[in-house]
Amino acid sequence: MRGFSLVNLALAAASLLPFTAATPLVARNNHVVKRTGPIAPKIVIISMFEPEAAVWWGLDEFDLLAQNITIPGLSPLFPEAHCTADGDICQIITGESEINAATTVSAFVLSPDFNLTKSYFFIAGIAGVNPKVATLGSVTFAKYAVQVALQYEFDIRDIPSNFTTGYIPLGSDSPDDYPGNIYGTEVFEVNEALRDVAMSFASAAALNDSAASQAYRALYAQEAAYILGSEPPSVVGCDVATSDVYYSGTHLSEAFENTTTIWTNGSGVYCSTAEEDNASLEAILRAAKMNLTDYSRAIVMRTASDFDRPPPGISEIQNLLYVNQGGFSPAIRNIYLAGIKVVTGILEGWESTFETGIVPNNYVGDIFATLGGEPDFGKPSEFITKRSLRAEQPAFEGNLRMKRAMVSAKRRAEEARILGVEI
Ligand SMILES: *C1O[C@H](CO)[C@@H](O)[C@H](O)[C@H]1NC(C)=O
Ligand SMILES: *[C@@H]1O[C@H](CO)[C@@H](O)[C@H](O)[C@H]1NC(C)=O
Ligand SMILES: *[C@@H]1O[C@H](CO)[C@@H](O)[C@H](O)[C@H]1NC(C)=O
Ligand SMILES: *[C@@H]1O[C@H](CO)[C@@H](O)[C@H](O)[C@H]1NC(C)=O
Ligand SMILES: *[C@@H]1O[C@H](CO)[C@@H](O)[C@H](O)[C@H]1NC(C)=O
Ligand SMILES: *[C@@H]1O[C@H](CO)[C@@H](O)[C@H](O)[C@H]1NC(C)=O
Ligand SMILES: *[C@@H]1O[C@H](CO)[C@@H](O)[C@H](O)[C@H]1NC(C)=O
Ligand SMILES: *[C@@H]1O[C@H](CO)[C@@H](O)[C@H](O)[C@H]1NC(C)=O
Repeated sequence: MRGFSLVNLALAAASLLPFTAATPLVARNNHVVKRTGPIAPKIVIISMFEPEAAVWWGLDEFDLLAQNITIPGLSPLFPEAHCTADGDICQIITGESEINAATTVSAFVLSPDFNLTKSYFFIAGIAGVNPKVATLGSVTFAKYAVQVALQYEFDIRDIPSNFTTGYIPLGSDSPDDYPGNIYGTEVFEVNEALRDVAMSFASAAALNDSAASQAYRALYAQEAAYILGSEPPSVVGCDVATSDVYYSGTHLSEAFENTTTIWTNGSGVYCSTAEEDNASLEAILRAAKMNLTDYSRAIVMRTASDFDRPPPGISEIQNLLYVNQGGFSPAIRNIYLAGIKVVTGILEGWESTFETGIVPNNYVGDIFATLGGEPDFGKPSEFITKRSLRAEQPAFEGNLRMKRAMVSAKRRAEEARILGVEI
């Protein structure tokens, strides 16, 4: 999740009282369901925190709280998976940030209580939004998830005068370099054909909006680059940045726009910012490697709750902490309004289309090609030879961490060479 400032917190408490106030964390675990085999959900909704989760409860369409299944390894705040009585739809709540998302989704995909080989994984949460691409309340569907803050970082007071940002890709020496040291989670690509089907389902929704959002977004019309940020909410195909650090402001947002461009070789469009997606995708991908999940069935939907940078005339800190952007409630509401179209679309088309699956036309997977194929993003050509000698350098003069990074870079260069990934 993102977009939960002091102002939002107060508004959330008011608008979502029945869910957020004090749902007891104990004494709700006394329901034992007898089953003959594992539950094989058609759709797994992945929520990150309670307001995102609660939009799926108490609906006319289905009862997601009909079964609660405790799974070892889930978050202490959200220890149970929730499922409909027939097991067609389930939900897990990861807890916020990369560590919670990775461990929760890992525990879930490895649970013997579930058979997830045909399940669609529907990541559905709120996010920050880039006013160059979308606006408050907009519903975005990603093709790429980029772990933008996986970099070296200097404090602003310590950066060299010719650097445009304090973030420098690992194993490189300049902000606009391609990383020399690849961890494997930098970029994930999901099934674009499925993404497009999900977008067409979601486009049938009448999206929610608020008067406060309308007033705030109008301010962005003063800046030509931010025109899309001033328009009414819509369904948009654009990509998500993952970072544990809840960054905000014009400079960092532009720096991570650049990171997205460089790491996806210009094909990713940075528009939403959240804290979990690459972590969730990594867990689904590792399980797919063992045939426990189908990675081509992952959908990443993020609804916009707040702008990542201010409009003209508003300070950076006002934008982050004090202004009422009015986007939180519509973003939460639009998870349901757009998401229910995706869920019912998949269920209604199960036999005709979704059981067999939608064959991807694009590369799907991570930067290591863990699931086979060849990444279609990858390194911009101008970086392809520039750093290739780095790992050959002899004795490195520097601190221990840098030495370890060098050793790691060498090892990864060798791994990448074996996998046929250029670095
Ligand atoms: C993170 O997600 C983006 C977009 O989904 C993707 O392009 C990238 O490969 C992911 N990173 C990893 C390590 O999976
Ligand atoms: C499942 O847990 C929720 C609270 O998270 C509770 O409201 C619901 O009644 C539980 N369902 C069952 C069948 O016990
Ligand atoms: C999981 O479901 C698939 C069919 O969807 C089936 O082929 C497979 O045997 C099941 N696995 C287990 C462990 O039940
Ligand atoms: C910054 O200047 C130094 C020399 O002082 C140079 O080595 C480096 O390449 C420059 N970096 C950038 C990003 O321009
Ligand atoms: C948005 O949702 C709120 C709360 O449910 C409702 O009062 C308002 O009328 C809705 N606005 C639109 C434009 O749908
Ligand atoms: C982003 O990249 C552009 C074009 O290379 C550059 O002009 C700008 O300074 C960069 N911004 C940041 C914050 O690094
Ligand atoms: C997964 O399925 C593929 C294709 O059927 C097969 O080649 C591979 O051995 C399986 N892997 C595991 C770990 O079962
Ligand atoms: C990066 O993009 C350029 C320009 O579109 C293309 O020529 C090149 O093949 C791409 N690199 C990779 C590794 O896909």
